[in-house]
Amino acid sequence: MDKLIESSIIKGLLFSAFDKFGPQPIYMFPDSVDEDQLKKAHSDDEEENNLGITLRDYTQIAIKNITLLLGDGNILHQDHNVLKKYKHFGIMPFPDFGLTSLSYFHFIDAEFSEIPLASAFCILIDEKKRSFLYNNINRLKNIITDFFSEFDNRITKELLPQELVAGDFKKLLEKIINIEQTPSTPITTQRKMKIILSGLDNSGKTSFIISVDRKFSKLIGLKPTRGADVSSIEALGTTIFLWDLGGQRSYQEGYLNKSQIYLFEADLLFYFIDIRDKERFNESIEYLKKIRTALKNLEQKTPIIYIFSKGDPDIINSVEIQSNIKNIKKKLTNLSSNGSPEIYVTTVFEIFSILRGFSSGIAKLSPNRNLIEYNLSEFSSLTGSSLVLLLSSDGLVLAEHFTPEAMEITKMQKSEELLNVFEVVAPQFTTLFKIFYKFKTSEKEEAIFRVSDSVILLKRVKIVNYELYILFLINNESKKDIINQNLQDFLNRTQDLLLRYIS
Ligand SMILES: Nc1nc2c(ncn2[C@@H]2O[C@H](COP(=O)(O)OP(=O)(O)O)[C@@H](O)[C@H]2O)c(=O)[nH]1
Ligand SMILES: [Mg+2]
Repeated sequence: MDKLIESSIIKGLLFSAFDKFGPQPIYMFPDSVDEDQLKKAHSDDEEENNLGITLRDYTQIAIKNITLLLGDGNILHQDHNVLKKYKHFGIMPFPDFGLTSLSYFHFIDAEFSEIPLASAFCILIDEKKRSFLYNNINRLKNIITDFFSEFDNRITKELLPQELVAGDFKKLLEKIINIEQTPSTPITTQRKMKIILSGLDNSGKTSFIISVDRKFSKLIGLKPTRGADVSSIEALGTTIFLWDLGGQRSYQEGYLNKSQIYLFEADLLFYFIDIRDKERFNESIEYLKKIRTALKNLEQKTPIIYIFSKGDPDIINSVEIQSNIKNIKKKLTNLSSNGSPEIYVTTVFEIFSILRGFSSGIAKLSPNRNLIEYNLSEFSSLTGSSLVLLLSSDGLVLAEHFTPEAMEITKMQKSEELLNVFEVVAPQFTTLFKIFYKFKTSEKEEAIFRVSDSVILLKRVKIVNYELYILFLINNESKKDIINQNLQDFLNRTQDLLLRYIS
């Protein structure tokens, strides 16, 4: 086992649990090293390449993992069946050890304990190689959940000694190493993200990129580098490459024939449809089909987000445009096999509409998003907030949570078709964003705004070097106190996940 680890970028595997002594490392690979031995090795200057994890290190990592899972312990009061459904992944930093982990949190039926056993399993990796975790997240998730669906049964009676389970973990490690040897993307020091913008010519792709570019170059003072059709922005601590694929018919075939180059390793694809151009809806759907086939041939599960462009404020509510939207939505729904397609209506006249579509794309690239939103949902039910948005200083929505009450407050009609928070607050979204920007420039830590019957509370919070903003929609200003009381706990549980949001 130790030999395998030495040959791999994986620095260790750790299974920890909350047993009767609290958060404990249970199974550790490689074996922990003795602290004295480690000191000696360092002074001899030998074996420098052997990281050496002490029992104390493992314990610290276990505590951080289990604490993230349990928070203030409220989760344990939930129904056991609810707990057993709790299965979340998160990528977390351990800067003290130069490590990053992919952690899997879940509860295990344990006959020796009254409540299901809270557990965290983590794959520890050199933090400089962490792009491996992001780029192979789906493959890693699958083998880990498969592993535990069997392994959990082995430890329901008692936590077997490490010797008896080493073989199980060795097999798991071999599977992880197999991914390392056949990575879907070369392992680099920095994650590079590739976002494709596609759609017919004249569908608004270039205008969209220009709007996004402008926002980012202005906000973080970096000039975006512009290649022929590839531009890049710096966001959330990493570089995101935007590939604008011109959609003229003469090009279309070319892209598809050379799909290996253009679509290969795409993390995300925005597909643009000009909602004014009804005449070309069928043509657009045909092009989309070709792209989807090309992705399938590459065996890529690149998520697709649909941008309905040119929904300008003066025409968006017209009968014609509404019927166009309905019509094209239907075509897309018929096409998609799994669930409703994710759609955003945008217009260059409201930068917010573009940012919200773009945000949702970025969110798709975050392995931590689900867990952050789970924490957000707990926080919001505890505090009675009907809508909570977590915003980066660039105005990207990093996480969101809303309840049906948000619709009442924002006076939206309830509808089956609501897809996400942005549709809930669509008419109010511009207002929310304007409030956000006003607050951002105010330097205040906290502010309250009233919009018709609702109250918007904005908070500025700092996570390591990053400023983040949280926007709450509440029906009553008095909820501010309970929000402030619980904010720190929420941040403690969430900050590491935010630090490793996409890279
Ligand atoms: N009214 C309106 N026009 C737009 C919008 N977005 C793009 N356009 C116009 O549509 C045309 C095509 O846009 P462009 O971004 O070049 O499309 P591309 O070929 O897909 O890159 C240009 O004349 C743009 O000014 C929008 O939101 N509203
Ligand atoms: Mg263009």
